[in-house]
Amino acid sequence: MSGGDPASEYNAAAIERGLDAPFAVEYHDSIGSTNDRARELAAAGEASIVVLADEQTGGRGRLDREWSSPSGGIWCSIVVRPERPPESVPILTLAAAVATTRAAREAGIDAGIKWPNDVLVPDGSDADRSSGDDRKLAGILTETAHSEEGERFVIVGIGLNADLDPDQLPEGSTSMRAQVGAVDRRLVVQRLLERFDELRCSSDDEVLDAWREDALTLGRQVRVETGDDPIVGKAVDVTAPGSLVIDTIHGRERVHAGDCEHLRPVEE
Ligand code: BT5
Repeated sequence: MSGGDPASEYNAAAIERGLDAPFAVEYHDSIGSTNDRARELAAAGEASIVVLADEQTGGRGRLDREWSSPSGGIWCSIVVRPERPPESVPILTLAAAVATTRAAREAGIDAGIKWPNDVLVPDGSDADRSSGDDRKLAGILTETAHSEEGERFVIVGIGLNADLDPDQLPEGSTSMRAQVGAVDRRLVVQRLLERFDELRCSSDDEVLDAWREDALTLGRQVRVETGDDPIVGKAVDVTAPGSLVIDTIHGRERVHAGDCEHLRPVEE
């Protein structure tokens, strides 16, 4: 752990100073994965703490996919004691996607959410934002953890490509810097944590409404890989605790987890 770079004021003390949310911050210049460090803190019974790193050397996506995390991004994991029943914990993932989208929008970026938890920037060439060439700005990895006493915690890991160039990132990615120029990561982290704090204290219905407002997926033709046969159809809604409702040729289906692809609209 270190105090960070005083010139950029991106460190625990600077972030906590202007933060209007009840989180302590633990900053690392470099770490394997902030989610793994968050799990250690949860095991020790610590909550309302945010692990933040300038660089991750072992950043993880869902299903153990690699998450590229060079120096300059916002890589953070929030440890929360969920005040919700276990079945409604996935709502916190939606809340994190909304918080990230809103922090990006406050920085002037036209971001939106692809179900369940990718924050994308649409390519913008179509008025209805439906070209399908969206670029990924951020991803969310939510995990559960238990303290040694058996108390349940949720770790909300957020990776946001902030002060980076896309050539430092996998193909199909974008960054805040590519969209709007230099980024003050301290301000972005503060806004992100504040938005998340508001939403985690909101009802499930309020989170779902906020998610629907920010969604790029609703109204689109999608293909969702669930491990069985892919489900193809028009995404029409999201319902608690985060399921996607799809109208298919076989009728209406609800998908709880999977990888979603936005399909190009059929030319008329
Ligand atoms: C995610 O997984 O989108 C969740 C990413 C969560 C990362 C955060 S960073 C802080 C915390 N600590 C961690 O170790 N993880 C969390 P998924 O939907 O599975 O997407 C993974 C895929 O996104 C990869 O297979 C790549 O194709 C792509 N990818 C990898 N790095 C990327 C990046 N920096 N930006 C955009 N796309 C990326």
